[in-house]
Amino acid sequence: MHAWPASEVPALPGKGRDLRIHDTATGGLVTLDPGPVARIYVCGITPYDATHMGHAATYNAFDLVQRVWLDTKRQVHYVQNVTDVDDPLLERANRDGKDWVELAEGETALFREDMTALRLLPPQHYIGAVEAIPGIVPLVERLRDMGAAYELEGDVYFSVESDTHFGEVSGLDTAAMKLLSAERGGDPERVGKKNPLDPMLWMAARDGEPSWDGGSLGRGRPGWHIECVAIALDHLGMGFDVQGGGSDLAFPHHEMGASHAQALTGEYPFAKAYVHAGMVALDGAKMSKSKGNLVFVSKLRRDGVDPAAIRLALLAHHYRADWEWTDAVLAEAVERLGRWRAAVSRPDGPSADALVEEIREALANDLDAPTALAAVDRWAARQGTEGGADEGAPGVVSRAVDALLGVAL
Ligand code: 5CA
Ligand code: ZN
Repeated sequence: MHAWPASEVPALPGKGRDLRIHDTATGGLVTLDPGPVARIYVCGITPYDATHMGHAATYNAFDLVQRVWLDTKRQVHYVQNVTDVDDPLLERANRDGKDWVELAEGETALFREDMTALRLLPPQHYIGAVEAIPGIVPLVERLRDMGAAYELEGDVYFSVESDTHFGEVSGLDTAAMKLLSAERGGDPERVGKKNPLDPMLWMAARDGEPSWDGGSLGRGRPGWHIECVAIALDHLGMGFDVQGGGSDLAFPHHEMGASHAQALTGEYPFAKAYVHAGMVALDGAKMSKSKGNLVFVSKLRRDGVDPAAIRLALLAHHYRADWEWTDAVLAEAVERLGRWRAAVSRPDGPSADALVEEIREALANDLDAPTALAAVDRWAARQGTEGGADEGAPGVVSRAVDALLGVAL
């Protein structure tokens, strides 16, 4: 699948700091030490509805991770998937009397436009579940052949007991895992499973649903977790630096993915850090496609909202916080964008050298974007009151805000 065009990232003078970030598995901050090429996998959308502010906030967080790495003069190898076949997509297509392929293609196209408008850096590999099937089948066969997976009425399940590290990503107890499994696509109540938590790797073909050749598995379609494992192992390999997603993916998705990969390869860990963004809510409830309480990026763009303001609205919240989208959040961002643009439109201003270091410091400290915004606010205020004779300063600020925060002034 093709991704979307990259906006240019200006190079800044000097060099950024190494990123310290919260890792769900250890429950604390870790200083990442990627090689010259940092490797990141971010879980992509299930394309049955348009990109909402929750998605945008999550992808914004992982865009910041990449901008910090790029500023340390590393390259970034970024992989993202599209879950272009799964139960919720098929259910939505059915409900609306649409062809599921057309629904997925249309929503993915809109997602690309939204990502481009928000200046979110594209992955080098943007891979759909459907196109990953030829790589998924041999992994499931291998898990079965090594005794880490078993068949139940034609479906194939992963045995969570086959990974000694199972449970270490989310750190949840069994009762909590069972609850979340039932809520998030699992089937803990199904009779005949070895462990209620075991997730499906391969679902035998159902009447009226699409299916693919699964070799010795028979016709069917892939489970959700193995999709991301196959794509990540193919393009990044074991021990990549960051696996990212919203906090609702910690369990079961990232827990199960890590176990699949660790059982398959005998290596540990799947990812060096599991990084999770908070949930964005609307009217007191998590924004979600299934609930329908959504604010769409594309709708705001159609209404004439500057994508840079949308991005500033996201950046005004720490990525790990759960927060509520309101009109006031957007209004404040529009006002801030105006202030910043006015401040950089002059030919000179107060020195910006300290500001660049403040933004770097804030982002390297667990992506503290609100602190970075406050630093730019202070520079803009000084520009307003004192001005300054530093001729290059407004240009330096523009480039730093663009390179590190993805906002074009
Ligand atoms: N296709 C799978 C991942 S492999 C999936 O979860 N798709 S999704 O469309 O449901 O979500 C895409 C990303 O947006 C996930 O990282 C998810 O955690 C995140 N996300 C969904 N809703 C919200 C929300 N309200 N706030 C923040 N992030 C959200
Ligand atoms: Zn995923």
